[in-house]
Amino acid sequence: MLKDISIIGAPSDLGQGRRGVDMGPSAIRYAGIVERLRALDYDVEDLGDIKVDLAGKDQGGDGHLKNLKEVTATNTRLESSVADIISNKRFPLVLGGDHSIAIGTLAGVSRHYQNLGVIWYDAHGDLNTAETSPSGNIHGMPLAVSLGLGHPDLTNIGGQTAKIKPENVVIIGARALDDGEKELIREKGVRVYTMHDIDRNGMTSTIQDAMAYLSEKTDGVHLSLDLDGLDPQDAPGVGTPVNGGISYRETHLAMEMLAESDIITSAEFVEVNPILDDKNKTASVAVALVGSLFGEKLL
Ligand code: 4U7
Ligand code: MN
Ligand code: MN
Ligand code: MN
Repeated sequence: MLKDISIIGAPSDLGQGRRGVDMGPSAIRYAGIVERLRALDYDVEDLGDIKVDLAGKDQGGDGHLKNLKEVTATNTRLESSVADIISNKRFPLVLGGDHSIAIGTLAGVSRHYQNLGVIWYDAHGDLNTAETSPSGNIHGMPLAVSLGLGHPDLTNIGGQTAKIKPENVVIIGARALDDGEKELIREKGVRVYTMHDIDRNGMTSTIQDAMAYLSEKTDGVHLSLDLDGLDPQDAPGVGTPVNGGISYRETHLAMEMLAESDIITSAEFVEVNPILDDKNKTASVAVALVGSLFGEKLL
């Protein structure tokens, strides 16, 4: 793993309907992310937050894309910041913000990789398009957009090609997939480790399997960790909680195993909503997970 880390905040709440997730980057900073990484001897720079547009008038809920213009502008800025960080030979660590920011992160990261792998750690698939979305919320669409599916304003950010290939994606923790997402998963052959799989096989074998699957064909692996992948008991400060999730301990184990194998080349931690949180618990969880991902050991 690169010894030099650049943190960038993307305080977006435009991709969903609940206020407060725009404060996620501050909450994660308050929980001590910079200090935690410096204690592990990394060279850490905090680039602050990218500019996020204010929510627009276009809040239409009839299946269309809420705040499309603003989400597009925000992700266009994030794309170039993330691409620059990698050009400078540093590890991009993006703090959300709602998950729509993964559109910009993946567009920026994918400039530097021919065969980028993605670990999508989430209760949801985030594989909706305007046609399949029950909500019109763009935070339910970023994985589809990165595969080249969805509104051209979004899929064209950072270039008109798909940013990732379906066979290079694994979803871990899925337990709330919409019908259209299930269809897409089958059609495209996206590998999904559902909660059922994790219950049955355990996290150790799940992560081993995911890493073996990705490492043979990818030249870099991005971790997109939505805190709602965890169980709401461990991570209550999220906008779309789903019961029956991955535990804090299992997630630590996953991060530790990823650190040991040294396969992660960029990462983002998203959907922390301090207004819905319990004394900054979810932000603290995010920071502890970042520590493990970057090699922190218990002994
Ligand atoms: B998140 C949902 F319908 N699928 O599209 C949708 F259930 O980034 C939820 O994973 C999306 O938190 C959740 O609105 C997006 C819904
Ligand atoms: Mn989610
Ligand atoms: Mn998500
Ligand atoms: Mn969510």
